[in-house]
Amino acid sequence: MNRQEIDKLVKQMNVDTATGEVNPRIQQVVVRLLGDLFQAIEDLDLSSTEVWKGLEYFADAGKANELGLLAAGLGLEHYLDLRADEADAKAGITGGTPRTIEGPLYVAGAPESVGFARMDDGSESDHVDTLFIEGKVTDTDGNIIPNAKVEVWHANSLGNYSFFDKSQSDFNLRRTILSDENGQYVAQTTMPVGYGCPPEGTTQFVLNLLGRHGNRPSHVHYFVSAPGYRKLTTQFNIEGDKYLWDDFAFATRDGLVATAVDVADEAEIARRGVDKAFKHITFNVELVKDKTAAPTSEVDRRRASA
Ligand code: MBD
Ligand code: FE
Repeated sequence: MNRQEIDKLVKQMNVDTATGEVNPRIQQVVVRLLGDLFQAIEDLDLSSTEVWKGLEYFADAGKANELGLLAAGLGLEHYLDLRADEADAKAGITGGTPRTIEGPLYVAGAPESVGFARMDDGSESDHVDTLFIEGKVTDTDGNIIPNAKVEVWHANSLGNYSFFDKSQSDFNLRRTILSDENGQYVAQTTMPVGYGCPPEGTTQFVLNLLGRHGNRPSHVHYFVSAPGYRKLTTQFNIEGDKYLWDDFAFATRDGLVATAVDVADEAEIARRGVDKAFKHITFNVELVKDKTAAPTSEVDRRRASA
């Protein structure tokens, strides 16, 4: 069939058959995606077996709760970032810390504190480097933003995230820190290790068929929000990781590479109240002022909460 015949058929089956109230947006999307799917079946001469295997794949990925991981791994989530950047540019919104993907592992409801949070539960302290992360939240003119909500989450030394990894304590390595009166936030935590897709999982299954790995560099996620500013979803990825520019989820971006500096100075160690040398990362965040004409910076997606 050619596209005209396909579109006619799709319309006959899914538009002309309507007898109840139609959601025009959903109708538009369904008609377009079905037409594109039928066209792909035509162009690639997909067999019935191939089509059913595809549907079964999505059923399995959904059952394994890996569709968010798949969206990251196939670059769909990064593509949405590039689209959001384009939309912002078109609306005259520039500057500020770059956005990058949220990923599938956020959990709402983390403990909140002002200025400082210890993020780790201490269970890895004896064999993992301590990491201090600190930075200032400002607007794009450098004016400090006190009381900004800085939500931070990252993996443990095995690349695993609490909640999804039930061996970790509740909200381990997840905190909400409100910037203090100087716009400052400080997190004491442990060095994260890059995530790898479950080797037997549905996402790695398709990555294998594409000859791709499923690894991310070591990184720390952020949501930063404050009244009157656009919500920022971002992360820093840590210099020196072999996957820094070979991230299976394409999240590393210029401006989002952080350097973990070794600190061994005894006075600094004492000042921080720790008992060994540590690593230090500075990650300042610049928020962009909200405008009524701006595209939304909020993404509504299903998120875990505990
Ligand atoms: C992660 O930690 C992550 O950030 C993404 C995007 C995908 C899988 C695991
Ligand atoms: Fe992550």
